[in-house]
Amino acid sequence: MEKIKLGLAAGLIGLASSTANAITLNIDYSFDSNNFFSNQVRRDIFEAAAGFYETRLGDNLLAIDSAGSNQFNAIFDRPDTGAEHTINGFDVAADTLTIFTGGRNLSGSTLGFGGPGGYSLSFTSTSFFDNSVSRGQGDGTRASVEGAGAFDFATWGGVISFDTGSNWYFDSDVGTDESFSGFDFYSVALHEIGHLLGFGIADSWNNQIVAGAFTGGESVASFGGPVALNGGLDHWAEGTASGGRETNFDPTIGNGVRKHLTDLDLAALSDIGWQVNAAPVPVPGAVWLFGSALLGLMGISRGRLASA
Ligand SMILES: [Ca+2]
Ligand SMILES: [Ca+2]
Ligand SMILES: [Zn+2]
Repeated sequence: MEKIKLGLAAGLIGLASSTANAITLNIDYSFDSNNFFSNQVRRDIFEAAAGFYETRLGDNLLAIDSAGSNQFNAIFDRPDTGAEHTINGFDVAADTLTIFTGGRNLSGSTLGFGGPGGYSLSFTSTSFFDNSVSRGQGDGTRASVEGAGAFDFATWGGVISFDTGSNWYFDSDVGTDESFSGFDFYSVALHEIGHLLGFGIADSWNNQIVAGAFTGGESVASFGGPVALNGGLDHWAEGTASGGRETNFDPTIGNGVRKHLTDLDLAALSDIGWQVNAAPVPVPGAVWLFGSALLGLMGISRGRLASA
């Protein structure tokens, strides 16, 4: 009986974490003139990758609300052409990032790239400026999210482009990992969204690099020491593993390989300022009503929490 009580307690903690705040990644396909996403399966996979981050990141982000003399302008390279584009009077809702995505023919062996967008502002309200640039992260000022002292990244969103000429594998069910040939679009989508969230790019990332290694506290704790980076200092070193698996945020992916985010990948997002929620307990709340049927499920919940 004692074991049952322990299981219940742990399970309740798990349920509480599954109701934590979550961010929304708003996917915008309006700059996809090459019709990379005309196939619904591709949209479904990309949105599943976004959904992973939506369940795991819990930051409270202030809205950007351009009005009157306070105007935020989003500046980015179009995903379909690479040409610089500006949207004046840009708005984004609280707890939400906008991702402009599309495809074009990328050079060489590049499968995709992604990153946060730029901006300009005209304003009369300093709180509009601070709130738009920091989105309420850090101490709510630009200095928390950009520059030499930045520690808590924020953005309005950004751009992700995928190569139209690569031999992709489009998985109609990303919930199952099977054998396949081709480059796994789901894994690459996870990787590029990570860059959009600042991995390898944010000042809060750059500020924690010492002698070619990333020294963020969560990452060091997960890895067992500073984590060596690639030459560009924007990925883990080639082949870096976590929990016995190659990380998603190293620089390459092989043909026929699926790479979920590892604990180290998520630790880096935490280190650059994201609030990483525990993995949701894979049991619907209604199951809790079914008395003795709970016992086996409790053990599963405890194991996941202990290893999280
Ligand atoms: Ca599958
Ligand atoms: Ca944050
Ligand atoms: Zn990358």
